[in-house]
Amino acid sequence: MNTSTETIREMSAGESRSANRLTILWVIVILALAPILVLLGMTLRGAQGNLLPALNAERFYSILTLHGLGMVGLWFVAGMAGVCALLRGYVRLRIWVNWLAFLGTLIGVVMLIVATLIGKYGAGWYFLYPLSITSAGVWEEWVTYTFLSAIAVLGVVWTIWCLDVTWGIARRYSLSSALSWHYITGKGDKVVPPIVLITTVCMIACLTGLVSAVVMLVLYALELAGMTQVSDALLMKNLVFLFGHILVNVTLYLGVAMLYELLPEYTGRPWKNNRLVAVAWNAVLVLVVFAYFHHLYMDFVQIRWLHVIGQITSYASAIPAAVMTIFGTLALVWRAKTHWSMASLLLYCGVLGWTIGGIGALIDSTIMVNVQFHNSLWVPGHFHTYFLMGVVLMILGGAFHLCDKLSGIPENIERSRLCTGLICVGGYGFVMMFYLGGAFSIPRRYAQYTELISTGTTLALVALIFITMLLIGLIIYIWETGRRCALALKSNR
Ligand code: HEM
Ligand SMILES: [Cu+2]
Repeated sequence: MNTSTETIREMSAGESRSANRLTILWVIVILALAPILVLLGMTLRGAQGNLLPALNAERFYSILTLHGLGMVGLWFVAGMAGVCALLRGYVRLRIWVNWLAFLGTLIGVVMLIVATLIGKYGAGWYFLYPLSITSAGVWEEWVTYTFLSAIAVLGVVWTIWCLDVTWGIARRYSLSSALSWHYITGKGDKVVPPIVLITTVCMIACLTGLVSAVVMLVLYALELAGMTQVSDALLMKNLVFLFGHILVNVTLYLGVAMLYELLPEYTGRPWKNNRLVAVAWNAVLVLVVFAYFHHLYMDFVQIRWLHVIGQITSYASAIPAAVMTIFGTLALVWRAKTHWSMASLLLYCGVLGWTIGGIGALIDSTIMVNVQFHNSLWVPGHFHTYFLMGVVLMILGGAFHLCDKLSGIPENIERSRLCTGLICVGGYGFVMMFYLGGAFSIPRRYAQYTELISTGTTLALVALIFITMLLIGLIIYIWETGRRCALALKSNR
């Protein structure tokens, strides 16, 4: 049995070279797109700070759409690429699927850029039905088609990618052992690394979300083809949020999967799977899907108990993954001779941002609070914390780790500390202005603030100072990781 599993994960030298090359290409794409998307975010804040009077509201919303979808998509694929690179130590994945995902993602991104920056598509990241098809003349019909096709291309290649990862895991582990049920029952002794468990949870959840996106796209297609006259607006909204909620959560967990695999290399202590870890991540799989009901609070026509389930599972879903990960991280680092490098610093700080952002999310998922905070700047406040300061830092840490190993360039730790410091101070200052905006009842997604809510303008201006710090930190990171990538790519041929 064991020998057959060994052969499954063995790769030929050529295959392993190709896999490494692709991982480096993913990192290069991420390093190229991240600062552009940050600059777009900075433009939004600049407009809200009244610094860009020439930027009209239509442009603002098309930039908002590209920034939001671009960022969510970028870090999802970055998480997938990172996890695939690490998972190859245990299971065999098909390289061509990864290439398909790479090329499909690039095509989808180009289509998104065309639809938003050229076609002025500006319905926001969740393109609330029926905004896409009732543009009131802001964008033309071809733009709607380009946008929905972009989402379809991304949806299809990502579904194939998730299926391949699931299939790769299934060839070595049965579903029950990949989900580590034998750790819970105590029957069986097959060793399952946490990254396999967490990735399995992610893939099952993600495929659920992707199916929801497909159903929504089919409904759009039927309507655009004239086969239906109108779709149920609430159904469309619920479908897009099921997709969005799951995609965002899965992205966070992909970052955490990388953390479980990589942090032990720096602390010298293993992060093993056990009964508690297994219970926690199985609970996450169930709870994360039901926590989605917190996106239904405002739709009072829906059944009341859905709201109650949303409230309870939102709280409950936070506990297992967060507690296991926070205690796990602390146990790994506490009194250990941790080797603090750019990678371990970023991974560690990522856990912090993930936790703080998670608390911000929990506060917002409380129905009584949500009534006040709904669609205020609190919302971008919490999701930028767990995204930017959480999963993005974990992925940047992971990317540095991979390129550092492949290139072998010695690290200047002072520069790494400066870089991490700038990113953290800049990043927390930036999100703080969103939280303060929420506390002052400033609505989100306003291109400019009226006199009544002019505090929003001041907060946007202060945010710009912090974003600049973050950007400088990011540029140092890109320089450090980029030259490692370039060397790794050269020596890999
Ligand atoms: C320094 C980096 C960033 C800056 C300066 C920035 C800035 C902004 C601003 C100003 C908004 C509009 C807020 C509003 O008034 O509603 C926004 C929205 C958004 N951002 Fe960011 N952001 C950054 C990083 C990120 C990251 C890392 C992600 C996700 C991975 C992200 C995802 C989003 C999403 C999903 C939206 C909502 C779009 C919508 O409402 O349709 N951003 N961002
Ligand atoms: Cu959610």
